[in-house]
Amino acid sequence: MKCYIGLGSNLGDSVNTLKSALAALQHHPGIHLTNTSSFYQSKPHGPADQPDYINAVAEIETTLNPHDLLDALQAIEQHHHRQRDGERWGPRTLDLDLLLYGDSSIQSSRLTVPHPQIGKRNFVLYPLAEISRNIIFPDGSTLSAHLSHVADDDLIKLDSP
Ligand code: ROI
Repeated sequence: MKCYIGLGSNLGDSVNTLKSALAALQHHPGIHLTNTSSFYQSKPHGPADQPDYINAVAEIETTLNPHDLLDALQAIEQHHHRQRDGERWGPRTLDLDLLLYGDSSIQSSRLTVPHPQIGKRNFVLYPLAEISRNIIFPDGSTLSAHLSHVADDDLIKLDSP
């Protein structure tokens, strides 16, 4: 199944964390990483008193069912969460969101796909468009339509490494 994963980090060396998370996706036996967006620096949505984020989107092909994929994403998050931050273990440094799982709409206690905020988040929509501009969501709405309603003025596309 073709899926899209949102990556985000705003603690520690976020660029390296995202690179490491992409490597972990690539090395998972049930996951084939087929495309990666640029990395973007983005202003925090929600509480503003936190560092800017680094965000990206990955396209994968997977044999895992949605919940096994979620388990895999959460295992990769766990692997990256605990990072030495001065004297204490810092809070989480990596978010992996299952944005889209093929054309499926999924609602369970653990998982809502498409990601409920996908249409509002420029830090998801713009990287997604870089990989696959013509996406149509399960509800029939288009990525292009969402993009036209969401500004990109607080997104900085970073140079590829
Ligand atoms: N804001 C940005 N820019 N990027 C994120 O990945 C992100 N993730 C979050 C909240 C706190 C909603 N804000 C974010 O979980």
